[in-house]
Amino acid sequence: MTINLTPKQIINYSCYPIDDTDDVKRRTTIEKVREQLADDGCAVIRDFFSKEGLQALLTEANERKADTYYSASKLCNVYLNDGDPKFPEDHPINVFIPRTNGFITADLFGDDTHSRQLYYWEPLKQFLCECLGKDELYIYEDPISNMIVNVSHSEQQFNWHFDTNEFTITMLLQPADSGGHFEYVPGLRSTEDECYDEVDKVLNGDRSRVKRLDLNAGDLQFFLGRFSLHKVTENLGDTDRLLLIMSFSEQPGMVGSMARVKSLYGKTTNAHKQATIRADGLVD
Ligand SMILES: O=C(O)CCC(=O)C(=O)O
Ligand SMILES: [Fe+2]
Repeated sequence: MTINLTPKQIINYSCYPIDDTDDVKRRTTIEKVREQLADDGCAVIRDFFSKEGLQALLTEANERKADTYYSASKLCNVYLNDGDPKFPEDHPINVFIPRTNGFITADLFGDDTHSRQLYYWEPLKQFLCECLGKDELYIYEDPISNMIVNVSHSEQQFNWHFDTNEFTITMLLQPADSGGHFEYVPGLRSTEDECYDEVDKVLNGDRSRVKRLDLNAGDLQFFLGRFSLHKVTENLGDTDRLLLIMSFSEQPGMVGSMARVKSLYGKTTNAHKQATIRADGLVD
């Protein structure tokens, strides 16, 4: 597809002039995101895209939808790993729930796509970096998963889980007609404590700490998915829920672990053979 919108035209520039560091709207947006993140581990910028920009991103996702990868193994624990026989059978690490969503992987988006042009746009990275209160952000170097689309069609869902990345940036391209809600438990674990008891409660149906976020097409969401347990409920309608996910890291040269990338996205590259080991000691 030939590029015909610039990154500035893809976004809702009149509300979010993110390349103008002196603009008061930019500063106010950053402050709001920081407040929400500190309070809740989650923040939303509503209507982040222009009408044409959203349409262009949605078209690119739809054009690749036939190549969505669905994992062969549909049962996952919240750590998205194989469990651990050292723990009892009913321990959260050994509780497996169906995950039926799929992903359009990063390698399917060429450099000439609007999605990738936006992902590589330096002012976007700088803006997100300031929203997250980080010193510096780097493009996530994982060629399979750095910029992907999460696809859930009718009856599909994404089970409760934690992410590998500390934070995730998502952009809803198309919501489900019904269902397909993002639910989360803010700050359920920390780098010091897995809080298995709290995970166990949620898995057993305790909703006292569960929050639900209603997102519309074009909303940009930040969430601290390494610490907040989260899920996407079953898509109860006929429209596919399509969500663009852009990943950044705080260190250069990061890629996902071989096992996780293989199981979620069905393929790995040479880059995964030399993956950097994570600094924290969490299960995953
Ligand atoms: O689809 C969403 O809203 C969340 C996706 C997600 O949690 C993930 O890809 O790890
Ligand atoms: Fe996640």
